[in-house]
Amino acid sequence: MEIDFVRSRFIKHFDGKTGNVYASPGRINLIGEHTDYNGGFVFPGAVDKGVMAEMRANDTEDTVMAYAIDLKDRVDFKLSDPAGPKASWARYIYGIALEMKKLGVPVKGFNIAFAGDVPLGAGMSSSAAMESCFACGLNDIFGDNKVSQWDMVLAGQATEHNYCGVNCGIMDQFASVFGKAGCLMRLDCRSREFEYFPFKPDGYRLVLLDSVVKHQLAGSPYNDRRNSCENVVKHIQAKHPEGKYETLRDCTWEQLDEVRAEVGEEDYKRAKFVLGEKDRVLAVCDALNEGDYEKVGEMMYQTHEGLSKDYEVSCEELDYLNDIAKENGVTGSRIMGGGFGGCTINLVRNDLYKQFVADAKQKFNAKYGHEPKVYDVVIGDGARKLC
Ligand code: GAF
Repeated sequence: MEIDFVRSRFIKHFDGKTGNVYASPGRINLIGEHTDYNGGFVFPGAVDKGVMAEMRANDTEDTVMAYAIDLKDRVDFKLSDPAGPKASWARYIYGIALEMKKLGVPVKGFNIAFAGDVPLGAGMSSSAAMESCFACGLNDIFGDNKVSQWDMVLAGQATEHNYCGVNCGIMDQFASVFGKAGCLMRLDCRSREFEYFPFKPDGYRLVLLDSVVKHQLAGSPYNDRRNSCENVVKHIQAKHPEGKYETLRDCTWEQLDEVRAEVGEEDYKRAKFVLGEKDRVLAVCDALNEGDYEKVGEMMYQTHEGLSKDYEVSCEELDYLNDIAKENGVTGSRIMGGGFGGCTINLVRNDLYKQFVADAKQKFNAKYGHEPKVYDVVIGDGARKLC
């Protein structure tokens, strides 16, 4: 996306003045799904697609004038209005501004125009891209850049919780803020320690196939999954008052089996997926260190199976894409992100790539009347000021 494109709209829709331009990416996740809010590990990376915003203080006390370039939609609102704007995209601006204020940033009125090239609803976290882009801008314009990267991550997450109805974990905002070109990151969501993993698999590449089934986490059963996990932890804690069980990260397979009858089969299966996923991320780290991509791929298929059968966040189209990957000898393939639509992420040998993509397009089209979209993964940088 070009700065000039965003700038021309900013000039046209406001008072002709220019502001500062910020950019922030969406993310992929190699493995570690639905583990973030369970205190587990994730393995994301930022992508080269995201959101770009031009922003400028407008000398009002608290009036925000916002323009969503892609939607051609303008919304003005006051930060002091307790209800905030109705448009879902504007709620990200409203929410992050209030969360940054809570962190001590004296946010006043501002103008903002933004656009994105990260596909919406594809599970690549366009929402975290918006939150971290706007947070980065507000921190710069009003806050002297005093808010730390981690606090911006948490402000983005709080925006989802408090203004958008999604009780998400911290993976997406973390990846969008801390992303680094060429590197995946292994994050321990409990301690928040993380390390960069240069990712240049020799002879393989990552490609996303977008089912174009729109994924929307707000009001979706995403929050139900989180509730199931928390319910299992509550039961384990009650059985073991001597210990401290805060998330499924603290629980063992034996303890899960102990509460199986009490929590019911649905919650049991969901927790079972999370415990397995926690182990799979660690196995993938070891495999990457040894250059064993076949092992990485095996774990990805296991994750897909668990997300589909136990966690129940897949859909027919994503399962079909996963089947096509298997038929083509693709090394690893799975649903990526929250689920309920969006993309599969595929680890594929270079020599199989062309045939796989062609076959997926042809078969998917024959069954659903349209081709999946194809995004080659390029791992990019996190939130930053461009000018
Ligand atoms: C969504 C959420 F926003 C993340 O926090 C994470 O839970 C993910 O789904 C599933 O791994 O992207």
